[in-house]
Amino acid sequence: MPSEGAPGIIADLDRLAAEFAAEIASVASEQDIRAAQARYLGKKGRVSELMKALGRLPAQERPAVGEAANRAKAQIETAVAARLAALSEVALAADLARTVDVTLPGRGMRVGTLHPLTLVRREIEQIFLGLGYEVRTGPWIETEWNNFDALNTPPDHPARDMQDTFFVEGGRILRSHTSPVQIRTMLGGPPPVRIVAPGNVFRRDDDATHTPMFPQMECLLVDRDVSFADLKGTLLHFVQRFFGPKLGVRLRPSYFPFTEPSAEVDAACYLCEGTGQSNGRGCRLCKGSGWIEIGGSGMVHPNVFSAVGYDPTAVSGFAFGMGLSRMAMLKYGVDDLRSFYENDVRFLAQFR
Ligand code: 2NL
Repeated sequence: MPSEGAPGIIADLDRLAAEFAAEIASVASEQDIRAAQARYLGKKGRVSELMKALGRLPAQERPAVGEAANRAKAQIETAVAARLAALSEVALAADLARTVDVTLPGRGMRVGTLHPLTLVRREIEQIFLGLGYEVRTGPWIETEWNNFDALNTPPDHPARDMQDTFFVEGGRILRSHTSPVQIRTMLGGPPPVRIVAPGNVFRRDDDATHTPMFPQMECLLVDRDVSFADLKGTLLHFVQRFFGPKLGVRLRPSYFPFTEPSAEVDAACYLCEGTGQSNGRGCRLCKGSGWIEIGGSGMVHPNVFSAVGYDPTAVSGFAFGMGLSRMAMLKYGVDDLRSFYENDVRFLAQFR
């Protein structure tokens, strides 16, 4: 019950400040200090409650009560500021008292690695860039003309069967090799042409040794007087840079619709260095033959030149293609093709 009369009210006001100071002495958060402040100085706070009695006092007594109220408010504000300052002192002292063990090992960063197929693609690109070739890419969705017709592969050819090729809407297909990139390049400008075309290709195969999508790299060179010897010399350079400096190449007769003559490309086995013998036994990599098949090749068929508007009597060229997964398996000793597509970091982190 508040006191009546000016002296009582003034005594109450003077007591409030002391009570407030006692109340916040044990409060340890700014939020709680502000709440206490509101209980005293807020609209319905204890100071305001006391001031309601002011209207009932004679006019000459009011100034003294007002003065006491201002004093109480000022003391409360001062107490708030002092308590807040004390709190931040405590926080700062705690902060400064913290110690850091600078001898602890750092938290290592986990750095990613390039995919082995990316490493192999880049390495082969670098070899051909060194020979003056350009790297060209193209779309995965292609016309049948770019993928087959321009490559001397007629509509009744078995490779064009629905069984082997993915057909998509609008009469287009998923390219079955990167040759359409070379077709686009030749359509886009006159010879000479020196390009390698890396990229994913698609075939309706899916078993232990085939995935429906696989990366390939093809090479095309067109100029005047390009010979089969140029093809073999280029393949030899590639094999020696990629697998080892002393290794040879072997070309075996083959057939592709887009080359004539055509040849399978073998590299001497880098494990047994072409001897077929390793650790006193038949080499496990080349199965004792001394040779490893790495791709197909040939001299560009005249019909391919005619299709792109090149004069087959004025220019000649060679081309070859290889599967990049096979190159990566041989180079890194990977025995299961599917490891490349499972994205298991225990496998992937081994390549750096
Ligand atoms: C293989 C065989 C080969 C070609 C690809 C080609 C491209 C044009 C013209 C003529 Cl534009 N040929 N490419 C030639 C022979 C073989 O690839 O085994 N690939 C994995």
